[in-house]
Amino acid sequence: MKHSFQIIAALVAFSISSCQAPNAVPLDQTGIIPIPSFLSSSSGSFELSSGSSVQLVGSGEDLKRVGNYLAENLRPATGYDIPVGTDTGDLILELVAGEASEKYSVEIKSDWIKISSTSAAGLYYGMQTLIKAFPAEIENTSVVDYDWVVSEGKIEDEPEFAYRGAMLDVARHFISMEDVKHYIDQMASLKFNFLHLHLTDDQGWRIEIKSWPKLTEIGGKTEVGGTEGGFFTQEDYAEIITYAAERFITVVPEIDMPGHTNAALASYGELNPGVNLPNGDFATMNEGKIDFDILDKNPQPAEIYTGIEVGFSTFATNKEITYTFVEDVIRELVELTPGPYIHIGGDESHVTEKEDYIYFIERVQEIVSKYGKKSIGWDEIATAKLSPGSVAQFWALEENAKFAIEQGNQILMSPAKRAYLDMQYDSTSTLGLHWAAYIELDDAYNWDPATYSEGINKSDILGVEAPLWTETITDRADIEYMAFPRLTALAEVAWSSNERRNWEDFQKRIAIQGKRWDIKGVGFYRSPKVNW
Ligand code: TNX
Repeated sequence: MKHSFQIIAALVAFSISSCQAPNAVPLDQTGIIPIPSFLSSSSGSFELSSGSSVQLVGSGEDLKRVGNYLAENLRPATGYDIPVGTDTGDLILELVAGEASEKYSVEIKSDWIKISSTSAAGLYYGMQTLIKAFPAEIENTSVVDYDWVVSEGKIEDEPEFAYRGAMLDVARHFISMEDVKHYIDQMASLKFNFLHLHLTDDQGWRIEIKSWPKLTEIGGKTEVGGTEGGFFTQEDYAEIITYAAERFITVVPEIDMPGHTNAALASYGELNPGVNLPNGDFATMNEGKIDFDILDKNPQPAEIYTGIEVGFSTFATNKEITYTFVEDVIRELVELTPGPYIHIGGDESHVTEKEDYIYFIERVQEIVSKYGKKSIGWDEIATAKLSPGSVAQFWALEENAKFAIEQGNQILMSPAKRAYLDMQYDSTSTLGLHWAAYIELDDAYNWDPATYSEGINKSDILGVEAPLWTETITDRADIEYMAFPRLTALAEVAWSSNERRNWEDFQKRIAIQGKRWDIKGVGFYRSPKVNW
């Protein structure tokens, strides 16, 4: 009798424990990047099962899309169906009434998980957080036998900066659609919301402009090193915009000018400063007086350029044809670009006279405004009068950033010493440049945009952007090696408050992210600063 009682007791104990989800790691040890504003864990856990499903509360296509993404992220590794519907479900996405904000919360109970936000973007960020709260094995693309558990608890989160960007230079080396989309996927998982495409430079013009077809026929042909270049047709570009928008990322297209324009100058002679003199000589406008009669004769196009020097090219800022050209380009670009910004470049125009530069930048900002958009430009544009709403992207000179602030304009923070993903990690790096600094992972992480420069305060800052210049970068493997893990550090600089950020804690979280990258087949630099 005593014996059988023991057996029953054991069976009861077993059945109770088998109903309970296995233990899960506390939320603050799951490796969520960027770190949320608030996290708390309690003792129980939620376990995903073959009966799990997504329930959408609210309406709209965006909500459905986020629900589908959540299910798509959970299906491959678990092998569960995870249907998406509106009736019931243990994975609840709730669109709450109220003024739309990126803020979200995730509540995890033993029987259900609920993500709430007043916007679909907020739900999307909540979804990205939840994926990272599951074990790293969830990243597998085929079924693994695993306890798919998340600790009970609560997460509340909202971004520190409105603009969280990454830039790809598709001009120096052309980057394919597939690789741009792959980069967008990584950005989206880190809650970036702006993709800046550096579409033109001395070495290449990468966006089709129908009214000036030679830009891509000639200017798009080659890239650094003289290899075959390429360009996005307008359809390609629209596809990138849609792909990004589906992931709550806005594209900012850049036409860099009046310097960094050799590819355009090689495509169309008339954009070059100077004239061909009747005696066959070529004279620039800055070399002295030129007979007025011959001013409208076209200079020869520039030679194609495949090196990596900067600062040698300029549009003819004193010819009307230049502004006709710029307006055509901006008009076509605006027709394709739903986002609020057009980036007008403006950096390193070393061969443009200062007053010509100022005249040009002011006129181009007016053209951008005429088409209903705001201008962003590299910090040099602040030496000109900025239009209301124009943004100066700080990369080199604090003095320029201060000019912008004095004019009442905002700053996008991309200090080259911290935020440039093309800088080498250390002196042994084989890819990248080092004119600004060597940037190890901790250098990319340990800075605060709000105190980086004495004259730039938090309220002056629109956000943070991490540019990847591609003079030395040729393919996806190179991009991944330079961007990861540093892009995750910059994601946290942009999203999380300085008070919440902590290098020692980040070191642990990034190691978990490394495991995820290994599972997904995403390459990264195994920084010696991390115990991978
Ligand atoms: C400076 S940053 C440049 C780019 C180069 C980069 C290389 C900026 C506005 N101009 O043209 O690609 O350095 O690090």
